[in-house]
Parts: sequence; structure tokens; C-alpha cells
Amino acid sequence: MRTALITGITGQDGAYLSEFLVRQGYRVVGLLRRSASSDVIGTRLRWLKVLDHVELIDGDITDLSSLIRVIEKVQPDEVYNLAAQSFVATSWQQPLLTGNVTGLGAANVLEAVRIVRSEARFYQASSSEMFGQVQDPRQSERTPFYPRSPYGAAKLFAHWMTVNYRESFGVHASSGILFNHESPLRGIEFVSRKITDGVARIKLGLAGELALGNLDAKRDWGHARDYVRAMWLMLQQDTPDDYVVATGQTHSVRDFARLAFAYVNLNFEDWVTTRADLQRPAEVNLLLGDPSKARCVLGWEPTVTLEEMIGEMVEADLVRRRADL
Ligand code: NDP
Ligand code: GDR
Repeated sequence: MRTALITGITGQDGAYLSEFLVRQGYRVVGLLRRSASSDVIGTRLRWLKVLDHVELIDGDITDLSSLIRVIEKVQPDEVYNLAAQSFVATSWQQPLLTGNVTGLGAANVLEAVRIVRSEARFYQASSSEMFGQVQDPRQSERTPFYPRSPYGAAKLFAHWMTVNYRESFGVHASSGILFNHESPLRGIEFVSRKITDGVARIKLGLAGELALGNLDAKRDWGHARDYVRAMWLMLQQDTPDDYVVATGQTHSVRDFARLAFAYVNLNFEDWVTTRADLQRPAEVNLLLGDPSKARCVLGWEPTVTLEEMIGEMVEADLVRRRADL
């Protein structure tokens, strides 16, 4: 039985990756940072009915000694570094924390792997935010980076450290440059979930409007369940490498809202307002990925359409909000 260690197991991707790896027959161990709200830990893992099938172990990616102890104890074959301060908007309010967790944290995990278990395969959760002010109309592994937020800059450091540990120390380290991926388990602060939750509240008469920021931003949105499969595929290759994972289609925030409101037969223009304070100091206007390499080398394809995903997310939020009534 192979053992996988996941940092960020309590997040959206950590939950779906756990579900996937448990089904593949892995022993799955997740790094858990101490929280005063231990009752809500594992909400996402519980939603996917996988909480009882994983082990959780204390640690924090900003604490190298905890990582060394965890890797010594767990002896993982594969390490997935998903932990991060992942909300772009917050990264302007907490740039140093974001650099420490999202950037240096990844270096800590790489160091722990190199020191304790250099034969383990390593996955870094890189991001399309590294493309920022895009240099190509379609972004691929060859597109130059131009991050537009402290988050993007921190991810870029982590990305290059991953490449560097591969080239310097021979670590089997791969970097997945993943474009936005969503699901019913997406954090409520991200625009997709904010919209589908807003639609549910409005439909049930619990709210009278939904305030958003920039409706013109365009994103290449896929489903998290598809994207965690790509992470695993990267670590099954003989040679570590970097891969763009995306759908190859882009839609505006306005399009997303229109589809989500239309799903419950509402017209988004009647309910959505815009607020200047929800705009970002610097915006990433357009993301559109070219996943050709992932398709050719990994045999990876997305399976869920945007419309299907929005329907699944709205349904889940209706269930959650009805439970509050
Ligand atoms: P989430 O924000 O849902 O999850 C982040 C996870 O990181 C949580 O489990 C969180 O724990 C954990 N974490 C935060 N700080 C620490 C720390 N100091 N030590 C240990 N764990 C910590 O992110 P997603 O699941 O959406 O994304 C997974 C990764 O992929 C992230 O690195 C993100 O930046 C990256 N990414 C995501 C994309 C997306 O569209 N979802 C696209 C591209 C990249 P806690 O529950 O305690 O807060
Ligand atoms: P993003 O996701 O920044 O792309 O990062 P988010 O959903 O937060 O924003 C997407 C776009 O929507 C616009 N927007 C709003 N965003 C939020 N959160 N709230 C609003 O009210 C709102 N109105 C408009 C934003 O300006 C932006 O253009 C996500 C995260 O998961 C990162 O961790 C990951 O690396 C990238 O995706 C790829």
C-alpha cells in the first residue's frame, strides 16, 4: 500500500484528492494545523464521506521541525503540497504572511523531503495567478510569468523552488500550474461559491441582492474533482515536470453569474450590484489555459462542463441554506 501525505487536506482540493487517493487504495495522511475551532475541521472531508478513511497529523508548513517529524513518522511515497494562504484578495492585506505560508512554506516542505525522504515524489500546487498580466493570449508552460499580487509572487517563488529542487537535488518534484477550479466545497469567499450561495439565498428569500466586484474579469474555470486527478497523474510519470491544467475555455464573472441565476430561473441583472471596495488593487483580467501538454503526456481531460458544475454548486447551496431555515 502506497502512502500519500497531503498538506492542506482540510481545503477544497485536499478533500477531493483524499477521496481520489483512498479510492486508489492509498494510505492517506493529512497535515493538520492546530485550530481553536476543531469542531469545523474536516467539514469538507465529512461531506465527501472520507474523513474516517484518512489519518490526520499535527503540523504547520511554516514550522520546518514539525514537517521533518511528520515525514519521518509517515514515510510517505508521495507528498502533495496543497497548503497555502490561497485567497488572492487577502494577500494584499497580509502580504508577509502570504509570503511565509504560500512561498516559504513550500520551501520548508521541499527541505523536509530532501532531508528526510528524498525518494518521495513531490507535487507543488502552482497557480495560473503566476501568469497575472498575461504575456500570451493562451497560457502554456512556455508563457513567461508576470504575477499581479503578493499571492502570485509567493506562488512563483514556490514554483521555481520546485524546479530548483528537481534540477539541483534530483527530487522527483512536479509543479501543476492549475487554473481556477471550483466545486460545492469551494471556500465561500471565492467568487464562484459567493455567487452560487448568493443565488441560493436569494431564491429562498434570505437575501435581496448580491454585491460583487469586477464582473469583466475572465477565468478558465474547471471542476476540482477533475483537477486532483491531474495532480496524481503527474506523480505517476517517470520524469517530473511542469504542467498547465485548464479547460481551454474562458468566461467572465458576469457569464458565471448569469448562468447561476438562470439555473433557478432568475435574471442576474435584477439581483447583482457592484461595489468598488470589492475590486482589487491590481487585477488579473484574463486567464485562458492551454492544457495540450497535460492532454498529450498525462492523458488528462476535464469531464465536467461549466454549466454542470454551476448546477451542482447551486443545488448544494440550496440544500445548505434550506437547512438553515
Ligand atoms: P483552500 O484555501 O481551500 O485550502 C488551503 C489549505 O491550506 C487548507 O487546508 C488550510 O488549512 C491549509 N493551510 C493554510 N495555511 C497552512 C499552514 N500554515 N500550515 C498547514 N496548512 C495550512 O485551497 P484550495 O484547496 O482551493 O487549493 C489548494 C492549493 O492549490 C492551494 O495551494 C492553492 O493556492 C492552490 N491553487 C488553487 C486553485 C483553485 O482554483 N482552487 C488553482 C491553483 C492553485 P485550514 O483549513 O486550517 O485553513
Ligand atoms: P482568483 O479567484 O483570484 O482567480 O484565485 P476568485 O474567485 O477570488 O476571483 C476570481 C475573479 O472574480 C473577481 N471578482 C470577485 N472575486 C471575489 N472573490 N469576490 C467578489 O465579490 C468578486 N467580484 C469579482 C475577482 O476580481 C477575480 O478577477 C483563485 C484562488 O483559488 C487561487 O488560490 C488560485 O491560485 C487561482 O484561483 C487560480
